[in-house]
Amino acid sequence: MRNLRILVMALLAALAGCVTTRSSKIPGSQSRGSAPTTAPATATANVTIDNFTFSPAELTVAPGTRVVWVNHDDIPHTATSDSNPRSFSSPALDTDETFSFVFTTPGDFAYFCAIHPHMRGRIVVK
Ligand SMILES: [Cu+2]
Repeated sequence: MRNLRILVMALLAALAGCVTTRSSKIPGSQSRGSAPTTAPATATANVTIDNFTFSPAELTVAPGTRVVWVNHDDIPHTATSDSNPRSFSSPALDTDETFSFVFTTPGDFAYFCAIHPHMRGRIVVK
């Protein structure tokens, strides 16, 4: 929801920019150069959980990406970071439930399922 609000505010700001530059004699090329770059902040990447496996097991994303885990198993799983303190830790996800986390800082984030610790995955942010 917070991302949606940011997106709406960015759109409003873009609209305001159009209005205030309306009298400018420079045509569309100007607004192109100053277009807000909101796309990276709202990028998402998915990790599916199926048959006791995170897929892809290793995922590389740009900083600011929202990673969404989706559990397709009939058994609950979690996505729990290895780090101490934990960077992220999902609750137990039932079938088709999702958990998302926005990775803002570059790094190497190994994680596992707290219910089935042999299930392992890794998010690389760079
Ligand atoms: Cu599990």
